[in-house]
Amino acid sequence: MTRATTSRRSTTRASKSTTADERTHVGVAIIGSGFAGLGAAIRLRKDGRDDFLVIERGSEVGGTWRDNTYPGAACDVPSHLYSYSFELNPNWSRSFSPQPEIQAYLRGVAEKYDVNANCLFDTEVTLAQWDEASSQWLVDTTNGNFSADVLVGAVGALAEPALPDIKGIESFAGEVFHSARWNHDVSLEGKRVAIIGTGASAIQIGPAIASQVSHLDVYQRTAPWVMPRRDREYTKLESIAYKRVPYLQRAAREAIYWGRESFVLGFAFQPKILLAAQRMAKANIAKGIKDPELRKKVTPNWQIGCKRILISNTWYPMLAQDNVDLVTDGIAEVRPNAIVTKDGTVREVDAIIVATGFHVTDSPTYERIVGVGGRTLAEVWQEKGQQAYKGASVAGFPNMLFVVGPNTGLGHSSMVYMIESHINYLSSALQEMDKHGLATFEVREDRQRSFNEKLQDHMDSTIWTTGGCASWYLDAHGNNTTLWPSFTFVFRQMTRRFDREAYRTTARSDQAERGLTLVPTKEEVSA
Ligand code: N01
Repeated sequence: MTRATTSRRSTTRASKSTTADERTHVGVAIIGSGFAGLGAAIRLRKDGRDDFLVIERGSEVGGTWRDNTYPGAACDVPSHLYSYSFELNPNWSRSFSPQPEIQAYLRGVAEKYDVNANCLFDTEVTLAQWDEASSQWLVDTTNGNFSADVLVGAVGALAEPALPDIKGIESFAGEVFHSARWNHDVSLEGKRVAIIGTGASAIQIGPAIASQVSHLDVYQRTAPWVMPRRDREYTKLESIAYKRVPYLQRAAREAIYWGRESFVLGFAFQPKILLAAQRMAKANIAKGIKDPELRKKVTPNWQIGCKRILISNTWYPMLAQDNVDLVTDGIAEVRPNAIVTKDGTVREVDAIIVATGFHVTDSPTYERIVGVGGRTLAEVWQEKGQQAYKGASVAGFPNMLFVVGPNTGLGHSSMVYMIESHINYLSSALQEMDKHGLATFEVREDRQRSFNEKLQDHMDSTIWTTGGCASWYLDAHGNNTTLWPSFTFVFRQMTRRFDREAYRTTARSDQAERGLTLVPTKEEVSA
């Protein structure tokens, strides 16, 4: 990495003035500055590196927490666990942090670790192409072109809004926007509003707007399981105690971590354990809704845990409000002023909120990453679905690591824990490159295959596969390529160090002389 050093200030300045054919070289190009990209950048800084560039399409750091500004947006993982391990925040106001606090936290962390200077904001990666001749990634952006020794994909699974393919939706004359692209210029006060979807976003939006709109129609395709939300404000005393005795907050974090980790037993090993949670969720329905017909409509016909378990104390009471209707007949079409359901009912609306989730397994970003032989990630993954070795590396894409790629998602705990595990792996990989003078590393196909075969074998017996639902965890082939099907501490252990023996590598000197010479692994030497 030493040969690739470019001063961060000159990097940013140069990129603005380069022509299409000129490239500014950086050691590491990181795409995205959410929890993953920002965390990666901080680690590189802590490791003493300055030759990295974070390319971010938004105007500041934050990723999904910058983009999801809808009313009621908040985390459903407890605050003490939902932060970087090296930067606990004693100032969280509640046990489940609201979105503005998380975004302010990320902004503050970026400033504290001086990461913004390495970020190119308002810049979209249009193409990232592996160049075999130079063993570098050629990264084209809307704000200059770069070359990089290593590419880090930190774009996250919940970045690209998925819009529903509903007949006539483009003809709607009122306001229509996705939950992750909230239009704050539009007032919903006194309007007739429709929400399409009943996922994690919708169940936060509904209760936040129901009292200001004249009427709310909630279009439910599949009823979700909703558990009580054990949320409360932190007292001043607690914040002071956490500030003065950080160990206390760390102990609280540990307790939450292990409590959450116990859910894995039900999700991934003994689904029957989840029946107790299902009983609690049923009691939550009974508590919030009196009308037997409405209770029936909101009771899922699949096992709890199969889709993400939602938490709310306000969702069911909101559905029971007089100015709210839960519509379950299925949408036939949208007209300029109304939504028509399959039973022919026409419901007039002024605004439609589309809370229909994200392109999780088919992100458009995959079409822009081009590996060996000119194949895009989208093409490589089309056949068998997305897969990577340890969620980090993909055969045919040398010198590229994901910070949380395929099968690293969680249904029970903090993604920040998984992100930090992958950041360890990235940091270790870069150190190995330096230590052994490596020009390239590429995961061996057989290692990637056996890793994924084992993972998918186990997936067959998890609640996500056996629970009787269709969810965004599953791809077009019906495989769960999004979740990590075990304990997170197993993942942490697995990604503790870069396992060079699972990779084909080339040495820098050899490569400089005549291209791709393999550096033998320990196993090959002893054989
Ligand atoms: O999206 P979703 P989300 N016609 O995909 C429905 C995280 N998150 O934005 O279940 C009609 O979960 C779809 O119906 P069905 C969290 O990881 C976290 O709500 O597919 N309906 C579903 O009801 C979460 O899991 C927080 O039948 C259509 C909904 O739209 C992830 O983000 C907060 C439809 C989509 O639900 C995504 O949540 C918010 C159509 N054509 C989000 N297409 C935290 O608190 C889809 N639907 C941390």
